[in-house]
Amino acid sequence: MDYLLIDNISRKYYSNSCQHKIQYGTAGFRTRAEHLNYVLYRMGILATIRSKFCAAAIGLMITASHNEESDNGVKLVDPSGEMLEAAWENIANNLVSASDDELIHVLRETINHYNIKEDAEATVIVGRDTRKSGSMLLEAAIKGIENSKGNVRDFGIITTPQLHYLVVCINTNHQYGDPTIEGYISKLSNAFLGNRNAQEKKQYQSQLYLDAANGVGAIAARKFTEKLENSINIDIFNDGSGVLNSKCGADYVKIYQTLPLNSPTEPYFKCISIDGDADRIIYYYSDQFQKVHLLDGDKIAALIITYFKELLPLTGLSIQLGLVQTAYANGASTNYVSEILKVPISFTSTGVKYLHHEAQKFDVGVYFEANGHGTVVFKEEIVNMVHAAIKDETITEKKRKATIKFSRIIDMINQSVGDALSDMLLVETILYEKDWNVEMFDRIYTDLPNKQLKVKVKDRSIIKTENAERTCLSPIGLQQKIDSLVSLYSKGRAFIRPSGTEDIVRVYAECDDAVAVNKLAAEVALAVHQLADGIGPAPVIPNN
Ligand code: 16G
Ligand code: MG
Repeated sequence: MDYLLIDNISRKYYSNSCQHKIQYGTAGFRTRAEHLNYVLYRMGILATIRSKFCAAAIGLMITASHNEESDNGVKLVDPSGEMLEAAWENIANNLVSASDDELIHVLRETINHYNIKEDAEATVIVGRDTRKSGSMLLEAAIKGIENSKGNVRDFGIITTPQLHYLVVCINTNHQYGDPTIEGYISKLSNAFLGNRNAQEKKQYQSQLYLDAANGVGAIAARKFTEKLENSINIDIFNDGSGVLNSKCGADYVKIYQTLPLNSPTEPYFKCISIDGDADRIIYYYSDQFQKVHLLDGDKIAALIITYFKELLPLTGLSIQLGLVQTAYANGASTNYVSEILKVPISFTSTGVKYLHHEAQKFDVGVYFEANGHGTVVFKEEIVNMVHAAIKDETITEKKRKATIKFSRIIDMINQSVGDALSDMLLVETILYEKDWNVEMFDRIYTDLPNKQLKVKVKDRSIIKTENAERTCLSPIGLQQKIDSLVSLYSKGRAFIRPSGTEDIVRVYAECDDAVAVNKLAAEVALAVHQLADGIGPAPVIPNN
């Protein structure tokens, strides 16, 4: 390691002169792009060190997902395609908060602490979304990687889930798939096409309208469009010709429960919104009264669970199925999966890393955040069992067919992380097989009306929660207040949590009345404002 070079270049081009304090949050470092140059340089170095430590390739993705175009961010991807290990998030924080004078000291300390061989091989796989600031930040990351003697594999402009896929492929010696974007498109498309039969469908809609948030997902979706044109017809809008994430994309549609810009308004058209780095997906349609119906992450998860409950018994294999949700999951979805389908549900805090790990405890673990981020993870033993069953000549033809179908489902899913386009292929497979249109999909259960609000407080770190963020421990008295408010509403539920990505407290409320829910949310927001040092005007409680 050439510390002198690292130090010189740091001071000369990537000085930490910025007064911004930033933290490696739920999705890495994220802030205005102009504050990130030194962060990228340092993350390039950290990725290299982590690669030396793990003796495997590490991913580095430059994206700020659904944030506005002027923001950007960086997150590291661990060798198995998962989010960076928690202990290393702290190192990332120490490294980024170090002054120019402290940088080398922090680096040396990390290297000594982890006993890292400085001359070990290192590979960092890099990708970025379509943000204009991406190329400047990429340059900074590459400088960091090269100066710490790592090899760079730059895949250019790709989606976040594609980067995760590439990391897994490279670290499994291509067992997971071919480590190219073409390999990714082919693996998913072939699995999808394999499960299409020529049966005539009455209700299934092969036409879909995809809002790509004017982001990188449009590029990936176009590649699928070409491969799948005989099965599904994907009409892409917000395809990059407009402003990234501006009044479009999965986050916008979910939060505002409204149509994105340029959306078709014809009733019952099957529409999809993905986010700026294509790791979230929401289905939606509008009815003849122009009312927008959202089929969010909860409903997608419920569809997948419904399908697996039917398919898995047909394979004859003994496979335990489970779902992971967060506090945001609509109560109706929780009820449907646990009470009607009798499938166990675990709850975790918000953030993919928590859901992902919890899902790995099941043989087949489905996880989804209501905001549309989710996937399915399969235990390695299950994948091996499925492959062995296909080769087993003693099983019945019916079982073999179901098992082959299931193995294609496994191949269609990007297990490393939520992947909007892979999820889309899975949903389309299920709808096709069930011969359902989007309205039939919507009918699996009816969402409880719900509302989200934001409250600004002096210091959101005083808010402490437990029980997967469903219980507020501090400030004292706030949970009791929430409980007493909620008790006045039929099927009422509410919780609050400090945001991991914005300087605000989030409020979620649901109950069985679409008007009353606004009141409940405002009452809870007011309680937060009063008991947690709110700043700015107090939330106003609507009259009815
Ligand atoms: C990040 C998380 C997402 C979570 C969101 C919550 C990842 C990859 N992304 O975008 O899962 O829902 O943060 O944001 O983990 P909040 O803390 O501001 O509510
Ligand atoms: Mg995203």
